[in-house]
Amino acid sequence: MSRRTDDYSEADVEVHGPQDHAAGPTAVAVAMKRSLERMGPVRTARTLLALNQAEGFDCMSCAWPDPDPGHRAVAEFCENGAKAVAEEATKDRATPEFFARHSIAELAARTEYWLGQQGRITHPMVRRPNASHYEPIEWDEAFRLVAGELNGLDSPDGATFYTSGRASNEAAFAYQLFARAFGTNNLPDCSNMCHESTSIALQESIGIGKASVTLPDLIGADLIVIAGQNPGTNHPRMLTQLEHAKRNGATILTVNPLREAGLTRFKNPQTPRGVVGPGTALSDLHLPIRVNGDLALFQAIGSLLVEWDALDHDFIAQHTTGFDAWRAHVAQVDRDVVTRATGLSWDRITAAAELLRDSRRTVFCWAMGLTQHRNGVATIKEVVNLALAQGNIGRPGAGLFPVRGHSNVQGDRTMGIWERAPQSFLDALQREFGFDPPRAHGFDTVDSIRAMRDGVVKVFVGLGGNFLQAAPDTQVTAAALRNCLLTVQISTKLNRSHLIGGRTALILPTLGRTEQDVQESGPQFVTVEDSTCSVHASRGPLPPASPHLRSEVAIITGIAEATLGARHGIDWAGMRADYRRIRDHISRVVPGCESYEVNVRRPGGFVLPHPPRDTRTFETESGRAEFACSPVEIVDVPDGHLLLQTLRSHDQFNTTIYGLSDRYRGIEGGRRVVFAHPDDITALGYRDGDHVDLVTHWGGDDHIRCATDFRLVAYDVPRGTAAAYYPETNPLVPLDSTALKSNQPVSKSVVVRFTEAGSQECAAQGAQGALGHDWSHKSRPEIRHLS
Ligand SMILES: Nc1nc2c(c(=O)[nH]1)N[C@H]1C(S)=C(S)[C@@H](COP(=O)(O)OP(=O)(O)OC[C@H]3O[C@@H](n4cnc5c(=O)[nH]c(N)nc54)[C@H](O)[C@@H]3O)O[C@H]1N2
Ligand SMILES: Nc1nc2c(c(=O)[nH]1)N[C@H]1C(S)=C(S)[C@@H](COP(=O)(O)OP(=O)(O)OC[C@H]3O[C@@H](n4cnc5c(=O)[nH]c(N)nc54)[C@H](O)[C@@H]3O)O[C@H]1N2
Ligand SMILES: [Mo]
Repeated sequence: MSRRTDDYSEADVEVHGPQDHAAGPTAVAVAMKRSLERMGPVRTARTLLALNQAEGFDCMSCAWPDPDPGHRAVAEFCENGAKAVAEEATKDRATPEFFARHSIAELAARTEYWLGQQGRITHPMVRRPNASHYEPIEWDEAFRLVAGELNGLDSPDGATFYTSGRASNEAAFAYQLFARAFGTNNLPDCSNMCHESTSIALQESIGIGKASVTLPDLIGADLIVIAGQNPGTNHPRMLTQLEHAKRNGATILTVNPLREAGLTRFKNPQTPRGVVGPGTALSDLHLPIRVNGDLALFQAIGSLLVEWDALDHDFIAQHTTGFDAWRAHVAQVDRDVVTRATGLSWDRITAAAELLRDSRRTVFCWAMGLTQHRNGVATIKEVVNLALAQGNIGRPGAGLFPVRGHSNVQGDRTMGIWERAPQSFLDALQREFGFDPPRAHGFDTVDSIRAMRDGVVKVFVGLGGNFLQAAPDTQVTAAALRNCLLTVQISTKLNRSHLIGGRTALILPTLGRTEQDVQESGPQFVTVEDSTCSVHASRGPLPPASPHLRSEVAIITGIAEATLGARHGIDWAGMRADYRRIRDHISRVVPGCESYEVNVRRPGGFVLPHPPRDTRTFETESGRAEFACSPVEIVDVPDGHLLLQTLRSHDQFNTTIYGLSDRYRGIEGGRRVVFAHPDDITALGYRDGDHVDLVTHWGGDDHIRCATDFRLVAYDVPRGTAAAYYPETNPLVPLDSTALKSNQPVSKSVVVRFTEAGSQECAAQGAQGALGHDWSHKSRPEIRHLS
């Protein structure tokens, strides 16, 4: 169902029950329908045939790796990749006339879905202090305006520079260079909310925060463990590789509170078997784990592997440290605690452990179901423990595979988008550019919000993304952004972050991946890195959505020139004219990128070095891979409450809502639903179909957060848990509820209770959900300070 207005009511939500398979002919039909609706036939053909091809452009829907150039299909994309392309390459336009017609208050009353449907932004726009509307602004004036505010700050640390993971390597490199030349390490990014727990855990335990596998490893594995990931929706091209692995004899163990369709069965639309046949069964053993039970599960499995001596003693002796302590630690595993934490029987856990015991080559895949928890770092270290115990690192068919989200989130980090970049990186910048970069760590996402809230940061710049909706604690984040003197959004499409801004707000519209990028020296390409450290070029096939758009590199270098003038003597204009100059700098600053220009021009690009994968070398403090011992803690869920996880529907890309069809889970026509176990619904005094407000307590009982009016859906989730969509539920995630060590928002375990929809307590809080109608400037809700 794809409606083009927001005149839907959540009363229209239809509940059909979950599907038992992913993809199939419907996926192709939906992909084509959406593409034709948004792009028309010519643009559809031009984009989809170039998508993920060696001479084409990189899909912006996820960071899933491409097969080698000779092994790609004509249609090397998935349903959701096609939707992502259609969303960007749409023929609709949000022009200056559009902004003149609609006041900001009026736009703020629309849904996120409707905002996204208005098409590509065509001109730079400004909302001046106290103005009711955005108005057009010339590029040079916009750059001067940004420069004026930045140079007027007491300290460079009064600005923060956010990045969403779609930015190319070239844009990311220029952006971090500008921030550091300006004088700050305040470089928060979406990764702070995504795989930060992974990066920290892997850095500490194996010395590098990235996956240790390539695609051939996945296809060659005996056992693939998929924990806390929903590939059928979020990495659909993974299913083709899982099918391939199954044909090679792999077993698949899935760990997820939900029996997601894409974990169960795949009907590959590119094969007859997938179109008319039964498809391929994927999961051999599914563990419907209780939310946040994974640390206990992996520890229990570890204890059994030790008990059975299913260990790689040579690897442990040669390459690891801390094994004896870990062995002693897991010997203490309390089976009652494990059953309570996981909701799984000991027999089930034993069956899972047997799969690991019997596998010589295991790949561990995970995503947000493991990272977005208070103990996310510890949980991922427990996954690493299992890999180390059996020597499943640096060997074909085995390894650690955190599957990244945004298509270039990993590349952005490689390029230095990191508030805590290592001193060696800063040294290299200093050698290359001759200025002394700031050395103190900057603010990550959560700390940037705190700093804006508290008036420490006064200028926010967003290189892509939708900060307001992606960040936790929507109300607090809104207040933080409003507290700024200036908010700048470098964007392709309208979103809510444009409607809640600082005293002055700027929208700087940019080219997307699908578009040709021509600069002074001629047509340019950009480069990106996928989840398996493979770096390659991307060239957009379409003419720009508007002649007034500028590339991300052009916008960043424009701001830099206006702000820094001749300071530090960095040749911004040269970099903008010819991206080879940026890549030339990258080749001398970024480790592993020597001969960058030559390597990225090869079809398929090149793979960055990864010491554990390549040579079983571990650049940790001890010089060895490190076992870690972590205590199991169970989130305290008082009577009458449930543990809520916030997740993606099949019809969205993060905060961009493509449509209202979560087909695999059988939800059509709306998004404000909450999935709960039928017995919990009854026990709490409700019935399937009732409408409730979600309430959470944090930091004292008188202090509540609400997300209002959700339809209860009886669903097969573990007792005591619930699930609802992000970003509608972000107002419930407290800013201060973050993961230990990674400071990542805990958006997959929120303790909530239900109260009848329209409840007094929520109305009294004025705490409408982010999609509600409370977000206009007219009715600014007062935000109270939380800490
Ligand atoms: N089409 C599409 N593709 C995308 C995105 C998108 O929004 N749409 N987003 C991109 C981004 S940025 C990212 S990070 C990835 C996200 O990809 P995923 O991590 O797959 O995304 P989520 O929907 O957050 O789902 C996480 C899964 O974890 C499960 N889960 C929740 N809590 C737990 C738990 O405690 N334990 C276990 N074992 N499982 C749990 C949920 O049931 C769900 O199946 O996808 C990327 N790709
Ligand atoms: N409750 C809860 N919160 C979450 C999560 C969750 O699971 N639950 N997941 C978290 C995760 S994993 C992530 S990664 C973040 C995502 O956080 P973000 O990356 O900030 O959010 P997106 O929705 O991906 O950003 C969409 C916007 O990016 C802009 N855009 C699109 N393409 C381009 C481009 O090519 N260039 C530029 N400059 N702009 C572009 C468009 O204007 C669009 O509106 O959200 C996090 N928040
Ligand atoms: Mo993400």
